[in-house]
Amino acid sequence: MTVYFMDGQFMDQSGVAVSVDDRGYYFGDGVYEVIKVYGGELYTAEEHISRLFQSATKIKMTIPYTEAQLLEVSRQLIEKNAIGEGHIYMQVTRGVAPRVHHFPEPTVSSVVTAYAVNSPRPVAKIENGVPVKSVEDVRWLRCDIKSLNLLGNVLAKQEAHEAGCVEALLHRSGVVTEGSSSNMFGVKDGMLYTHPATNLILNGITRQVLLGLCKELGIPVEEKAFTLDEAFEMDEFFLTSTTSEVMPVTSIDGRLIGDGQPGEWTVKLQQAFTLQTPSLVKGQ
Ligand code: PSZ
Repeated sequence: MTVYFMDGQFMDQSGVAVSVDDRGYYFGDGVYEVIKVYGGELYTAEEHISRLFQSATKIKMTIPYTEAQLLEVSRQLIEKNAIGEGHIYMQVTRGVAPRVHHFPEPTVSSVVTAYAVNSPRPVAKIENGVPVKSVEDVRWLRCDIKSLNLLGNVLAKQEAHEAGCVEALLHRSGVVTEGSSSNMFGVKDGMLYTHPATNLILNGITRQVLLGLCKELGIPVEEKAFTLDEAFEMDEFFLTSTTSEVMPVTSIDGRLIGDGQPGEWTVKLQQAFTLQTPSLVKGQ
């Protein structure tokens, strides 16, 4: 049985009582993070928890814990749930109060919930690559906030899913931004392109790890937006996220990228990603 964390206590699901008056439920008024666990160890957890606090600050919400305390909660969840390969889900809502749009007066404490689950790496997709579908990005203009308000992302993912695709490639009037739950990268003529970390995308932790690996490997990068038309013509294409790692994109809207196989640089970056993740190296 999964052990959850809620408001300072660990409990099983029967003990978790979420209020109908929770602003997360009414408005999606909150923020969240997903942190990967490899071999029972947290991966880039400081970065994720730091981003959780940044997201909270951006929506003018206070989290009643320190970053160190939430790191410790994450470690305890791994232990209590006997997690080997899996992830932590952690969210904070603005709290419980009668439904009014403006912030509650007087202020109420935000509500922190978290759990950990075992989940396998999507090995086949990482090795073989996945098809994606282009979808107009109709989300709001603060996509840099990892907000619980995910309707735009959900509808885009569903459209891709119904077309037999694994991810939606979002674009604003033809300019590629990111995926519905991932960052997007293309390789063309010896240059790696990805959208700059502006308000239009979430600056993924995996994206940041990837850009660090490019620097180490001497792969030239331009953080510059490209169009959907340019995406079709890329030599290689891939996406990154906490659970997808570095995943090759082999077709967009049914049009093959290159020869439809994971690209050379993509595979090189996957190898570099694996090497800097100690338990992945051990597991091989
Ligand atoms: O399990 C899953 O399906 C996950 S775990 C994290 C994500 C999906 N997505 C995070 C994300 C996102 O939601 C958007 C809109 N853009 C980029 C990303 C990638 O962020 P990181 O690398 O921090 O997970």
